[in-house]
Amino acid sequence: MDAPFTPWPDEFADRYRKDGYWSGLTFVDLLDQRVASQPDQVAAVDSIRTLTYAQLRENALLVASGLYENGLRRGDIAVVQAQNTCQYLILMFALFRLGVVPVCALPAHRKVEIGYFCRHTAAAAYIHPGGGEYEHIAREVGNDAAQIFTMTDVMAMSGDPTSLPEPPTASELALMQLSGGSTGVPKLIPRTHDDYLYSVRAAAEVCELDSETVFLCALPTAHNFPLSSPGVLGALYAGAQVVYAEDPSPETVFDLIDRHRVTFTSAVPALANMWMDAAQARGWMPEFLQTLQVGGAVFDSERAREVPKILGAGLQQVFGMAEGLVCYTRFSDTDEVIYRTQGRPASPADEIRIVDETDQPVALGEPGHLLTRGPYTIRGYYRADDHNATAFTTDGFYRTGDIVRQNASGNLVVCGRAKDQVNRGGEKISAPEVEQWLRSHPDIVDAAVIGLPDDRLGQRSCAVCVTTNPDLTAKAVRAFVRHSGLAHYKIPDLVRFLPELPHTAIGKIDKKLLREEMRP
Ligand code: OOB
Repeated sequence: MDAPFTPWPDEFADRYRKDGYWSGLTFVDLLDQRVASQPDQVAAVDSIRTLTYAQLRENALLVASGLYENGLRRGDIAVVQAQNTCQYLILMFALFRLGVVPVCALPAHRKVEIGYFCRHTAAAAYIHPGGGEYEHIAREVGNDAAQIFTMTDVMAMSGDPTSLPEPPTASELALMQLSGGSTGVPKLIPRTHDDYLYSVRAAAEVCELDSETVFLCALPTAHNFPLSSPGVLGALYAGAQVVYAEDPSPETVFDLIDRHRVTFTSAVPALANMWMDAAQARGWMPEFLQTLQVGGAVFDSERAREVPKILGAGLQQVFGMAEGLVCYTRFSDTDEVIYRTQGRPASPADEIRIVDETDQPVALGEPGHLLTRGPYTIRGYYRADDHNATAFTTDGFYRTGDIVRQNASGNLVVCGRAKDQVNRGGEKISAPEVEQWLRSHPDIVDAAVIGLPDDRLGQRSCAVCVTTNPDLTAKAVRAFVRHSGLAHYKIPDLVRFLPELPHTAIGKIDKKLLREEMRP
């Protein structure tokens, strides 16, 4: 069996501890500390409840003991699909306390992804929000997870917190993030308490959060950006308050920003654009918003410049990845840096290399492949030895698949992607994963998925198919992908047919040529 998680080599782990990056504390300790110092301050609110730090801890302990009585044990894995609510936070801290490792599935995932996560991790539980579509997924993946609970089931659980066993240590796994991926199946990203808590602390410091911060979580909370960069966990680290938006529409978000005096929030470019358009159309200007973070995909620099004018808030660009490294522009940076770069690493211990096709460093300022290693960047995906052999260099650098250049100020500019992935408004689509499904259609002999430029999303996906059936329609292909049970954002926006796909000299599908030919 492949190793579940690749540890950092001892010399690195020792250094990260000695230099104080890894504190030896867990998320359980973090919450205990906050409860000791500010029990009655509000930790989180959603549309139905308000939780103080003490209530968050108390509820998490009850749920932890309930899950324990249901047989969940330290080291078990639970696939968790949750929405933006206080319940999710309670559940996460319950799982942290038990040492049960949540797989942070997104609300958009469907039976293909959920079934795969459950089987690949031999999950002890699948916990879902409940309601029609999720009940359906639960029935479909029924045999893949040992137990299935709705969020309501879990919240009703309780037991005796005094009989809970020891919590996990900081070198154990805290959670698993998911990779957007560029292979046939999504990859799981194992994050330890030591490394994840450090990324949260570094983020909270770079972003200057404090107990006065009110953080609005409008993106799906399980994603690494709104969860940890600095996100929900960074807000709790700073003793601040989290406001959950159940949906990211301007109606919901503007009302929450006004009502809760939100000071800090994060968005992908497509969402930031939507908010800016709506704010202008309504003549709305938030009173207390200090910072809008934008990341996850390229943000147009002209749009970037308009953020302060339209929203009255400063912009921070964020370029990060669930595998680890997160770069931020800093508040004290020049306009040139804030609007035209994607910032620099959060930690002085983040190492980056920008290299050519043969892994040799390029000259400063030239574009190249970004490789990275550091105290919160993984050394291997979960149970993926074969893939790990190529996704990391022999000396442990992660191959991000991004093409970047570093300017003289040390900031990175994302110039493109070498990985076979479509970035659809921040949602990452692995082209080979969708191609594999398309090829399983009886009438499709070959398929290539590419990204095409799109004003709203940055990129939209286009499936180019070779078929034996002249009557096959784009609509039927899209319906086929939808019915196969993939997350809906992976359904191709466009479907085109060609008699054959172009190939490069060494026989790979020539996606560069396809992108040019398919450009609208
Ligand atoms: C974030 O994480 P993931 O894992 O969904 O996606 C990572 C990839 C990066 O490798 C890059 O290709 C792209 O998303 N990306 C950006 C970007 N931020 C991420 N491309 C251009 N400009 C940016 N600012 O997306 C993520 C994780 C933590 C914080 C922020 C984003």
